[in-house]
Amino acid sequence: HSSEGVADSIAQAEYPDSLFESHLLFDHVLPPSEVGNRERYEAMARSVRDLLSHHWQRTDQTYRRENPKRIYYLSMEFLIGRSLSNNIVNLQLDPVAAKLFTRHQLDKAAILEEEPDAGLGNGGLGRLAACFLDSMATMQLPAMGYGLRYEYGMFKQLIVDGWQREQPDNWLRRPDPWEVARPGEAVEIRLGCSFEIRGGSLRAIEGIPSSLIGIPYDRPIVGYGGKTINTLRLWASATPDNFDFQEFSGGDFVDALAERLTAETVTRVLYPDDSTAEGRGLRFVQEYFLVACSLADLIRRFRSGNPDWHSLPDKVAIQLNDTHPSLAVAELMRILLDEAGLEWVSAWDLTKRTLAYTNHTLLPEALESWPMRWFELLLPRHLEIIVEIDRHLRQEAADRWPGDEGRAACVGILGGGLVRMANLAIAGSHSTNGVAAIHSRLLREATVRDLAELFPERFNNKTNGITPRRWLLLANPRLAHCITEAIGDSWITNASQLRGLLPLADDKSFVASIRSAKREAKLQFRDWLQATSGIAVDPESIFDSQVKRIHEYKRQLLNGLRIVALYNRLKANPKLDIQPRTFFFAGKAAPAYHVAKLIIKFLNNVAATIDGDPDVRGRLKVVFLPDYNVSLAERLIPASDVSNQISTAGYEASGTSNMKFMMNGALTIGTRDGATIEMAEAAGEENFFLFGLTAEQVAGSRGWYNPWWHYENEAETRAVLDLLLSGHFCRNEPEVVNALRNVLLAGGDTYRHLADLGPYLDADQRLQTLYSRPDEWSKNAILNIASSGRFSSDRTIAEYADEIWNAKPCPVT
Ligand code: DL6
Repeated sequence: HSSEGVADSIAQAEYPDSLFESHLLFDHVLPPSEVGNRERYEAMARSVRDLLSHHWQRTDQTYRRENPKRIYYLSMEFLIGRSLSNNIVNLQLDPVAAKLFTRHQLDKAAILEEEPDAGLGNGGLGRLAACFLDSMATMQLPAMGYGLRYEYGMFKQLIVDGWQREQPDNWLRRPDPWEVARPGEAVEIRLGCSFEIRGGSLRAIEGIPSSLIGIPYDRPIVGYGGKTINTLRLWASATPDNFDFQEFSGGDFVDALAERLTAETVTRVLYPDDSTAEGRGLRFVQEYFLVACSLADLIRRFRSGNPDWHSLPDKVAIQLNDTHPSLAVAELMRILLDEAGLEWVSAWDLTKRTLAYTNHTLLPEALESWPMRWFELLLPRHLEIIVEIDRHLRQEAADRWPGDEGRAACVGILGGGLVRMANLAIAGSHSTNGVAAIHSRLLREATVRDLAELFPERFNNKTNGITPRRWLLLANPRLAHCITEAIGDSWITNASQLRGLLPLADDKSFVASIRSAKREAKLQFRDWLQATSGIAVDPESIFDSQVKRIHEYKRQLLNGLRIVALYNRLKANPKLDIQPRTFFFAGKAAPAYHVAKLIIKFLNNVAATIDGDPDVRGRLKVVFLPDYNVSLAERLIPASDVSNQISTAGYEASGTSNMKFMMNGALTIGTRDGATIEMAEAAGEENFFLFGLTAEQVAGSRGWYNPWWHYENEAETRAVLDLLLSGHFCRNEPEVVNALRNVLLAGGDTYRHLADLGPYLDADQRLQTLYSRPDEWSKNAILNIASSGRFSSDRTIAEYADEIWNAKPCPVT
């Protein structure tokens, strides 16, 4: 069976068929008349899991035998979405699955819909982690993801009267067929004191050391072709089994149980905010829990094949996904000092050579720092170690810049009673990378300039990527088919092959096939939207999308201003010749982010006003799609003509939805920010609609920028604001109008909406003109698809493997 995929080793259709029937009968013990789609989904998922189990286990055995250098990706978030359809595609089981669906007369769409989205992440950072797992398995890298098994993932978003409402996402309410609990591999984590969680905050109970149990739940990560099946290990917290046994048998039944609830709360819920990091005690415990469980587990694995501690960096690479798991620096030092008994110097050397850190944001409010007091209470030994690291680091700075105490203070880990986690991660690792060229540069030159000057060799860039399996092959089968017909299917695992489409940009029949694939995707989206929400959209209109977390810097509000400008133009001149357009928004606001929630309300108000206005109805339409998640992205992105990537330059680290749209043939209107800059370079700037201030201009305008100038000097900008502030879209809602006035004018327009509105409208005009020339539009779309290969996460992972991890593939035999 050497190097065979699962599909190769499946003996025709009877085998999966009988698996499915057995699961249907034995797992649920129901008569056929009472079996519903949920049971069918579970039986189908279990059958697929059965089919991959051999390979999954064989992957593990190969790694044990070959003892390669392993990669561990530590992340508080893995936004994996649904697994059944993805696993079928990656295992290349589509023909087998199709037969099964037909033979049993199953409604495929309805069955797939039964799987909840595994929403264990907020947005880009968590989805990136999921794409990386897919790429690492496809590239046969010996890798493992470590995360938390949140009982409640990202909240469900309802829109009620235009406002966001949050509902808990109890995604594990029903058994998850993909996970395998491994209580035999549980680990015990010790803390300096007990704690309880009251009203969402953590209260330390001093003087009583406590411990938590981490129970691993494994999920298969199927590489394309099913040759390698890696593992995502998610930790669930529990109390030790002999919990308060004395108290329990002494009759204090309720108190003993309450203690258990406290500990289990640790992995109950994902924090739904990716842009602020206020000190929240439970989050701190979650981060330590992830680090301590994962390191205990991987060190145990390392030790079972490697007696010499000094070989750790030759056998283990640990990537820290943002600072969230950066307590790993102190935890690994603790293990090497206290458990391995090494001296400080060699423990520190091994720690740095084993760990690497990725930064995902420059927003100061998102940079984590934790109170030293919490360390004193919960992790006193770690605090001792951090104090010592801090002392060495300051000494290095003093040696390098004698007498410059300011520098030492900047690089230090401790300051103002806080532990600065980014400084800890940079000091304790051999690599710090940003996620797009501009972001890595700004990180180095501004955010952590002194550390970058102290350790220049550690800093590098790894521009993000997305997996073409989920985001093209699975999400957009028609387009994938056109591409494969034209250039063969090697692009699936080698996306640079998409370049082969370049010569076809003028080929009439290829252009026609691309256009019809887009049209089909739009029709399918229209039908789905109509069926699930009753909303009717016109597939002849331009589908113009902006989907991402709602944040002032991402500027959904700027998009709203553009729509108001177009609305004004149509009201002023009803005969204006413009292409009908449907604007789609989707995204969640952090529950405590008031302005973001107001922006959602405003966009919904604009939608309602337009729908109610016969002058514009049918020409413009705005749709706010509730509850954005991976599955919704898989539907909307293939159907979109236009991708809006309009962050204030210098604020979006990379963006990844930009890449998904590009790979699906949407054209980008956007600012020179994040990876959009590199995408435009790859496709040629003339094939992008770029506009607005550059990052340098934004930074340079800090002292003097004045939004009133734009209001007073630009007629269209003034008209937009006058209409908006008149309450036209927010009748009887002064709260919304006042907040918008404050964001855009009175508060100084931090995110430069008004500076960029005029240039946005100009770019939009160029876009409309091109859309009226379908051949040119399609040619441009093909050039974009052809140039999108560089933004495959396979390319990103190849760079991490070569330049950071020094890890090689380990094919399963
Ligand atoms: O690197 C993945 C993703 C980037 O594409 C986005 O530009 C960036 O905003 C996002 N960062 C976060 C915030 N994380 N923190 N802290 O999600 O990362």
